[in-house]
Amino acid sequence: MYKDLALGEITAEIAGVNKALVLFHARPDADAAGSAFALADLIKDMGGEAYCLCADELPGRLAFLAEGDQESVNASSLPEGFADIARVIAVDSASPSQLGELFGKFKPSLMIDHHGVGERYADGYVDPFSAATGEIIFAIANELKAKSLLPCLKLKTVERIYAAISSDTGGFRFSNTTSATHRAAAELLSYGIDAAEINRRLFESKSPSALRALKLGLEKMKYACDGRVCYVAVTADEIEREKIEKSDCDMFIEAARSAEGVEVAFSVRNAPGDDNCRVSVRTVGSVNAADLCAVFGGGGHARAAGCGICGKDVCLAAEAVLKETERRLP
Ligand SMILES: [Mn+2]
Repeated sequence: MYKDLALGEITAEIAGVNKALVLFHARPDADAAGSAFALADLIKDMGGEAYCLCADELPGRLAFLAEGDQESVNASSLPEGFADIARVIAVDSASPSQLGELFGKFKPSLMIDHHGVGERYADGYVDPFSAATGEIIFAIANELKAKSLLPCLKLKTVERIYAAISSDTGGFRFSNTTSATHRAAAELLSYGIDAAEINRRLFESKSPSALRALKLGLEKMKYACDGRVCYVAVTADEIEREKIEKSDCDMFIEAARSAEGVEVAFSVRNAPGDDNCRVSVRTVGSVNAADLCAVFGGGGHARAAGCGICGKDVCLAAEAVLKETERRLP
């Protein structure tokens, strides 16, 4: 059994870290990368040394989160021997599988996360009531400051934390946004960050590949259950033909969930050379996305979750998810 640490305890652990490897989940989003680089900042600002690693490189639109610190988040960019002496901390990753190949190479001894479900792999601080891992990192930062272990928060760190929270709440629009989220955001803004610019980068600036993905998603949208369900199934061939980058495939679910009146939106895709279908689910109303995905061995949050389904046929996988969805719709 792994230990649940209280905020004070995880803060003490972080304060005691001298060298750290901060891992974050593959196919990274701004919460994963922003939280990891912000945590690395805290450790460095207390005199330590830290590097952030991910199984995938940061997509171009998230590169600003690593700016000034690391060119690459690939394990091969680590200084020789560093991993042998570093404390390994994973952020925003609910299960070992989310860390991809990194989990086999580096065993985390601490985890910091906000996912309610998953496969626990270390002692740590897991708070499903936090909208983002960034919210937890901010709480740790404030604890460190209160204990005079951290002199101040750098603007860069504040920006990373703000980006993490804004990203996971869809710009403070999703149902995970609480009054605590807004209080954290207000406090972050008081440091003088350019929140509008961060939000523009996160939400309003799409690469040509992302726009092609959105176009393909809109073209392939299908309705079911009298318009209460909308889904998109995209094959590896289509992704390859349209030259869509892996990190832009979340545009498919964005297309499906934008449809009016839809209670359950999902996307199914597979990647070139992948034998599995990846499924993303977003819900409003009574269907719990995490429960739905759990049927297929996945997980996530009540309103946003994902899973993998064996086999290359995206239509078959979509049918399976649709059937399970129909069963759950009241
Ligand atoms: Mn997150």
